[in-house]
Amino acid sequence: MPKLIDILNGPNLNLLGEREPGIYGAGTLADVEAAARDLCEAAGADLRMRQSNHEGEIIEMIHGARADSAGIVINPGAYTHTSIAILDALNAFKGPVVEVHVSAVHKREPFRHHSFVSHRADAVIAGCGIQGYELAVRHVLSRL
Ligand code: CA2
Repeated sequence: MPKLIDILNGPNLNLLGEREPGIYGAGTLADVEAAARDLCEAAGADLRMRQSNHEGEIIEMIHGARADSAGIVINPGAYTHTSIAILDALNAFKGPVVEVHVSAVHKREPFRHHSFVSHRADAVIAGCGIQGYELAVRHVLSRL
């Protein structure tokens, strides 16, 4: 059975490409998914990409990933900076975890500089725009 990679997206990321292009660029989550799917297909892996505006749903997605997923790429959105619950869920996941931020969070407001998720992430990519997801998927594929 092909290995499965999860890409999980947190709140407001469904708006990617629609607003604030100066910060987040013009690419959409559909663009992210198309590029990631190509990479996974070429590597013989499956992709499951989801987005939720609800913390509990993201936690449920991470719990579900424990059963069938080889690796997680996660952009937790603003929950990055607030959610110990998402960190705890990721701590129960055994495979590689890569944290992605579209924007250069460390150049932005101080409240975006700390990430709870980084306490678990095996790698963190920030400021590469939506290309960061491709880099993250490549990294997860290289770890499988
Ligand atoms: O840079 C990132 O990827 C972030 O995770 C995006 C989050 C933000 O709270 C984090 O600090 C950094 C926000 C996502 C909101 O996305 C929007 C996209 C377009 C228009 C409005 C919001």
